[in-house]
Amino acid sequence: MRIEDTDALLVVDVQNDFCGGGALPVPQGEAVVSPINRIMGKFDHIIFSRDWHPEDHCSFSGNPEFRDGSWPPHCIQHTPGAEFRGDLRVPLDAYFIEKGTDPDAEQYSVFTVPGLTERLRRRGVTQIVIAGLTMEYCVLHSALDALKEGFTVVVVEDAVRAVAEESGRAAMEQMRKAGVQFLHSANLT
Ligand code: VGL
Ligand code: ZN
Repeated sequence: MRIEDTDALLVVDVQNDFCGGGALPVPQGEAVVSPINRIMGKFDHIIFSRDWHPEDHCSFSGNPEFRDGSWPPHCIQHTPGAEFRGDLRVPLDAYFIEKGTDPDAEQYSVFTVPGLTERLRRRGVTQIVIAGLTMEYCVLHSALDALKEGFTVVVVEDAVRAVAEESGRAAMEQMRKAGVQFLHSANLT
C-alpha cells in the first residue's frame, strides 16, 4: 500500500509498563518499536497515545482500597512506567493523546478523548494506520471506533502485540470481520 497524505499513523500506548520490565508487560511488546520507527517517516500525520491513569483508576486490582479491576496498576501519570519506551522515535510535532485519565472509566479507545475525529477530518485524513499495544484492548477498541467514525483502518500486523495469544487472535478476527485491513510494515511504501 502506498501511503498518502490522507493517511494518519496512530501509535498506541508504546509505554514502558507494556514492555519487558514493566508493570503489565506484553509478550514481545518492545518488538513493535523498530517497525514503528521504520515507517514513521512516511506519514504526514502522526498521533501518539498514552495510557495515562490516576493512581486510583477503576481498572486496577490488588489494593483493597482501590476498586476491583482486572489489571495491576500500570501507566500511572508522571511515573517512568507511563513514559514512552526509550527507543521509540517521538517527533515533537506529532499530536499526543492521553487516555484513561477518568478514574471511573476504562477508556481503551483513543476516540474516547474528545476532538480527535474533527482534528483529523479538518486535515483531510480519511484512513488511520494503527500500530502499538495492546492488540485486544486499545488497538482493538480504537480500530473499531475509527471505523464507526467513518475512517478506513489498516493495522500494521508486525507492529502490534497482544496481552495473550488467544485473545489477540480473536481480536484480529473481530477487526477483520469489521473491515480492518492487516498489512506488514514492509508493504507500506
Ligand atoms: C491497555 C490494558 C490495560 C492497552 C490499557 O493500552 O491496550 N491494556 N490498559
Ligand atoms: Zn490501562
